Amino acid sequence: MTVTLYEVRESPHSRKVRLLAAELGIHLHTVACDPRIGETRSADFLAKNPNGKVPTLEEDGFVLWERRQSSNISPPSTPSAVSAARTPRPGP
Ligand SMILES: N[C@@H](CCC(=O)N[C@@H](CS)C(=O)NCC(=O)O)C(=O)O
Repeated sequence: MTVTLYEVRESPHSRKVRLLAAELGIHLHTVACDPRIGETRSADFLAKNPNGKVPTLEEDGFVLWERRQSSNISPPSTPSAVSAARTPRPGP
């Protein structure tokens, strides 16, 4: 399982996803994607995330964006850390 994080290193939104992944033991392959130089507006990136924003997570072709949504990623013991976040969890 390779989870890729498209990010801006100094972005607090990106940092929160990195911290959560570290806490869960998910190894992230990080790809710098800097809006300040238009990298989030490239055709390739917009095909992944039409909002053109980072952080954006990708695993096996499944793409997840919005930091709050990313906060639902699952530990690596689950079949798919990222796509599991698509399924809402029951509340407390
Ligand atoms: N609501 C988004 C906000 C993400 C966001 O604003 N990211 C900024 C970098 S910190 C960005 O990608 N901006 C590019 C743009 O708006 O074109 C989230 O929580 O993930």
